[in-house]
Formats: sequence, structure tokens, C-alpha cells
Amino acid sequence: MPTKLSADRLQEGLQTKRFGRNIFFSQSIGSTNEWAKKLAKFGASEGTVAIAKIQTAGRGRLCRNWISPEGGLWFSVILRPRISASEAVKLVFVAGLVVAEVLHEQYDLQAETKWPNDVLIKGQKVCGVLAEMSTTGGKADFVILGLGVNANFHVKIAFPKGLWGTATSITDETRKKVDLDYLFRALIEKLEDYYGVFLKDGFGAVLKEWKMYAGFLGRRVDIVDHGERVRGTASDVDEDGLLVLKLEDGSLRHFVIGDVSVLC
Ligand code: BT5
Repeated sequence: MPTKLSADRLQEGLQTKRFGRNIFFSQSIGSTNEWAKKLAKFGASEGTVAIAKIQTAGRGRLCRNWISPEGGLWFSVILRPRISASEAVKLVFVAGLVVAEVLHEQYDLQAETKWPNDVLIKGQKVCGVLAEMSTTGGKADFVILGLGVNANFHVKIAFPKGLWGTATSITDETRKKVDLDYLFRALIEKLEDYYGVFLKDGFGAVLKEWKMYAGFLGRRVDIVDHGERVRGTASDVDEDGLLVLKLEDGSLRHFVIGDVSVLC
């Protein structure tokens, strides 16, 4: 079984209508999100994918660094939904759900979704999602949905020490390497399906599925929100995609953006 990403095999037997029909492949690029943004500005159609073996300047949220060595799956999809910007931000949940479900179905991994943009295995991050968009007058012109999945490497070999306790990979969890082209196809096919659900049935339908994998719900969490650390129980994610935290005094507080770490 080939385990390296190969431009020739990415579309082999691909069962999608639009997603992944146009693929831009690079051996090494700064960030696939940046690349996809440029492609979108030049008019690339919905479902176009930018994918790279290595990212030299992979990005997380708030311009954080995303470590992207060879052996991972680093790709971005161009979306052109005709929806408001406030609706479009919820597309991160579509990607998280897709990754969690594929890891369950294909590799029997107990992957969990974590608000807002992570997929974890046993509390360690195996995937991060970065959704960025260009807007005009409150409407999304295009959305770039970037997915990073740690796959065929050991975190303790490929990552700096600071991430050893918080990150994991498919290989770390299964002791095996996977076929990256196959994993890409499984993800892009499911992404097209759930994106369709999102557009047709709305965010609520996606959220319902996403919550099935949300192991952090009902647990004590720590949130850093604009520099402030808040503790409470993660009681829900509401229909706007906000995290509902139950504080020690019983009151509820809603969070738009922040960092959640689950307490043991
Ligand atoms: C994310 O940000 O989790 C979004 C990551 C999105 C990456 C994809 S790869 C394809 C596309 N192109 C890009 O340039 N980006 C997207 P955030 O929640 O801010 O998490 C970032 C934090 O996770 C960092 O500050 C590190 O602590 C940690 N981290 C960095 N690299 C990691 C990795 N490969 N696996 C797990 N954790 C990582």
C-alpha cells in the first residue's frame, strides 16, 4: 500500500460531483489556505482543492503556527456558499464532523470533536480546521476551509517538544501508516455530503451530528477568552455555534471565540 501523497492517485475512483475535481498539488508550499485564497480570487470554482506534501508556513487561528511535516494531510477547499458571513463561520463544524466520522469509520479511532475547530483522540489534537473568508456587505464571497490531519509520522519525531503532550497522529494511535490518497478521498467525499446537508437543512442538522462526537460536552473545561481564564462545565453548543459554559455560580456564559482545554 502506498503511504505517500501522490498527485496521480488523489482522484482515483473519487465519488464526488464537484469537490476535488480540480486539484492544485504542491510538494511544498507556505500555506494551502493562502494558496487557495489566491486561486479563489482568480475565480477558481467551488470544490477546488489546494493540497501540499509539506507546508513551510502552515497557519492556525489567530496567526498561530501549524506544524506541517511530510506525512500529514494539509489541504484547503474553496467554497462559494450564498450565505451571510455569520452563517459561513459555522462551516468549521462541518469539517470537524467530517474528520471525526472518517477516523471512526475508516480506522476505528475514537476521535472527538472539540469546540470550535479541533478533532482530538484521547484528549490530543489530531486535526485542526481553519476557516477563512472574503466578504462583501456581510455576505461571504468565498470561504477557504483548511484541514490539517496528522497522519503518517510520530509526533515525538516530527514535532517540537512543546507539542508532545497535546498532539497526536494516526500513526501514533494505530502504529500503522495509512494511504494518504485514500484518506483524502474519504474526507473530500464526506465533506461534499455534509456541506450539502449544511446548505439544504441548515447548521442545526450538522450540529446535531457534530455533538454526537463532542466528548467535551458535560465536562469541566478551561477557557481563555481575550486573555481571561474562565472555568466551568461545557453544557452546550447553541444554534449560533457559541459555546455555552455553566459557571461555578450556576450562571450561563456564551463564548464566541476562545481556547477550551478539558480538565481531568
Ligand atoms: C488550528 O488552529 O487548529 C487550525 C489548523 C489548520 C491547519 C490547516 S493545514 C491546511 C490549511 N493551511 C493552513 O495554513 N492551515 C490549514 P489553532 O486552533 O489556532 O491551533 C494552533 C495550535 O495547535 C498551535 O498554536 C500549536 O499549539 C498547535 N499545533 C501546531 N501544529 C499542530 C499540529 N500539526 N497538530 C496538533 N497541534 C498543532
